[in-house]
Amino acid sequence: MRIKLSTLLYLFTLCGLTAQENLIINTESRKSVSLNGTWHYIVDPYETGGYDYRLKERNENDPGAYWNVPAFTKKSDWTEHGYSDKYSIQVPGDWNSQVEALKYYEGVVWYHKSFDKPEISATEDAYIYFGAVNYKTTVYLNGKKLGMHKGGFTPFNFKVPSELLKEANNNLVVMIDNKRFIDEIPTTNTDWWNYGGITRDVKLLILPKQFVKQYHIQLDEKTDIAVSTKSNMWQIKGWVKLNEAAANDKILIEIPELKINKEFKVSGDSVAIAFNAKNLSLWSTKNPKLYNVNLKYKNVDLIDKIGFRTIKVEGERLLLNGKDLFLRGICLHEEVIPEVRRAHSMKDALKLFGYVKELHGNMVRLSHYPHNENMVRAADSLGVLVWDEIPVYWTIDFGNSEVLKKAQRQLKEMVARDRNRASVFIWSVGNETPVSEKRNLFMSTLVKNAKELDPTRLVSAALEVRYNAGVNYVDDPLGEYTDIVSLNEYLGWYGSTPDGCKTAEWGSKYKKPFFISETGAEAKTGFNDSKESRFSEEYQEWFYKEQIDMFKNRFPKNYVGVSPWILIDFKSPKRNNPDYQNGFNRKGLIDEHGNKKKAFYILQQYYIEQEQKEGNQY
Ligand code: GCB
Repeated sequence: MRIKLSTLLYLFTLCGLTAQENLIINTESRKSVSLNGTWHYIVDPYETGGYDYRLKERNENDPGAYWNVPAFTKKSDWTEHGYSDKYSIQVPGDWNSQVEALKYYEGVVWYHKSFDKPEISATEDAYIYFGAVNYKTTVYLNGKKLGMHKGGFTPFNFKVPSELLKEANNNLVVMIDNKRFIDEIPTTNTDWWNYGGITRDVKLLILPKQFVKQYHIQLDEKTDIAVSTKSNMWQIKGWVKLNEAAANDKILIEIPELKINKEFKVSGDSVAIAFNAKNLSLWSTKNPKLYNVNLKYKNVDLIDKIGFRTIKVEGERLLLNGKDLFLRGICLHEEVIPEVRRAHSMKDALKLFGYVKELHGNMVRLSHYPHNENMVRAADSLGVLVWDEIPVYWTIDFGNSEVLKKAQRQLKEMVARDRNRASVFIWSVGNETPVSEKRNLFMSTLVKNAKELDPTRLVSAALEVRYNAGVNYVDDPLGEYTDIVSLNEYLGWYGSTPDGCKTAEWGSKYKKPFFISETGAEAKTGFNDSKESRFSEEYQEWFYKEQIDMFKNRFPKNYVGVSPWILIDFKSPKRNNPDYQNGFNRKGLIDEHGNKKKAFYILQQYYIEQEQKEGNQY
């Protein structure tokens, strides 16, 4: 019997979608004990911690296994590994920026932390939660494996069997492997630094036996803003999922500011939610109103701050709360200056958003992978729209169904974590993936998956332009599936010079909103010369002037905004021009010391003008 490739892919799709159901969201408002702080580490390039001298996998009790923390009782006892304060590292944080010897390291590092058992009652369970670890993580507690996770930018958790926890000195060991592989997401080739380590928060969640695991609470996406404004009646809907099925239970949803107090009957492990509210203030970029929402289950409060808004595409228009939206965007990597390391904290997020606000931006493209949760929470409270993306970047192994499953898993984890953030308006399933039949199937499957996971948001991917008979033309078959046509273009940097923008013509096969998801040119701060000089601030300034002139005067009328590449110069192993780059991609508007380049002010001026045109309509 012959099975069609598309049927097989569909079957794999279903498998992918049922994976990672166990993610616990909104950990911030749950009972927890932080495991951040000082950890020990062992660098293990030969993977001795996991394999013996015959390269056989070590068995669980092997004293030479690095998941077993040596405890000597006799003078003659010995091992060839151990965890010591001599080798300590801060969590959260990447290892590259903390340990000079690990700057370029890609491989296995073992992390260890000892902790005492917190108060856990007989009606509670403990879960170990990681905000993100790059890339493959295997977690051991007191010598027993708790689980394994792949993916460098999404959260995961494992249940801790109660019999494993001792009163004192529990040894938590995490094996991290950040080697790059052709069949992973991302693949071996990226234009960013492959930071390794436990890059985000780690905590022990202490939860009742039955608890709310995930939920989605939002304004009904079918809301007609004019009708609801007139009737002062807003429908809020969604669902709540429990960690296990319950019978004859109730869940209470409270939004005190809206005088909402509604009870829903639980049967099984999920509950549909729908109720009406009056006097709702919509979330928008000008008025990022968030409400305290309490999901009360078995007398435990789970509080979130949620904004209510609609985001839609109608023909070629992009609408926030029913009004035309222009995206004054900027791309960001998850890197913070002046230390140049992975960003992770709310302080880091506020620093990055400070620059975005100074630019008069109203949108960020969090490229090219999900950033830490503080970023989306800060965006929610600051009124900045977020493009959330999975690292399906460039040349993924598109024909491989296992790779599709990995992408689906990351998509699912990203959506689960961020689906209650009003700021997140678009799920991006990838960046600049080269057109082929296999790729089209892979990518369109991801678009469909994103829509199934969350029918309330838009889905896109950053596409490439094709130069066709003098016209910059978008006809990538993926454009058929995405809600908006998002395009990366570097006219004036790769290829010609910026004056090429004066005569460039643009066209798209798709009658959809047209968004420039990247454009940019490199400049080294302090290198000042005539505008023709590549890498000079003047060249980059010229580039921005020509691009903006093109957007204003010669762009199709369905142009809905731009997110230039990129806010800050970022580290990349691919950028080795010894005079200007030195391991940095210099397309930032700000350098790694915080200096603003001339082009920053050109984009800022464009955004100020746009903002003035918008007035207070949002
Ligand atoms: C792109 C990529 C981005 C690169 C950028 C560049 O199109 O999406 O990841 O860093 O170009 O600087 O070339």
